[in-house]
Amino acid sequence: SIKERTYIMVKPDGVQRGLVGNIIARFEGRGFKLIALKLVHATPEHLEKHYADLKGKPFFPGLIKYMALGPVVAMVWEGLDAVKTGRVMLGATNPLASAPGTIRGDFALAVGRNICHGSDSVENAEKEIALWFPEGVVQHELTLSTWVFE
Ligand code: YYY
Ligand code: MG
Repeated sequence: SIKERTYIMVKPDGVQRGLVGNIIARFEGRGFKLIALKLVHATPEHLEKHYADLKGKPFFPGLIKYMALGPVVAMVWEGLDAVKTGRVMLGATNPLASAPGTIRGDFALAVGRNICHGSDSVENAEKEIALWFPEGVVQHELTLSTWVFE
């Protein structure tokens, strides 16, 4: 869908390493529209909800600890096939397999420090957006000429 929404999150390592601007620029440049953004230091309880599907996995406790180490940048991007394209832009979960040119393939080495999150389905995107932005997102149109000419 052309109005599809995905939840993209720069993880604490991405914030610490100064990669927020680079990651935002990739989504802007690709043509997606930013409809929500905030810097938030999430609690372990909140992160356990975000990663509820992974509860029970051996890496789960370490994942929650890592994600709570510092603030993350929570964002919602909208546009054509945003979920699937967002995943392609992220690259494979394990940076060992992430192609160069992807966010993880350009900036990450370890699966437990893989810089960025992106929703894996439209259904999960809706859940994640509701969890991170209970206040809602901003509806707006991109209308370039209005901002270049009076
Ligand atoms: O959606 P994505 O982030 O690509 O992978 P998930 O399978 O949802 O796992 C979430 C998160 O957990 C992953 O980004 C890193 C971490 N993780 C890990 O530390 N070790 C694994 N073997 C698998 C995932
Ligand atoms: Mg996932």
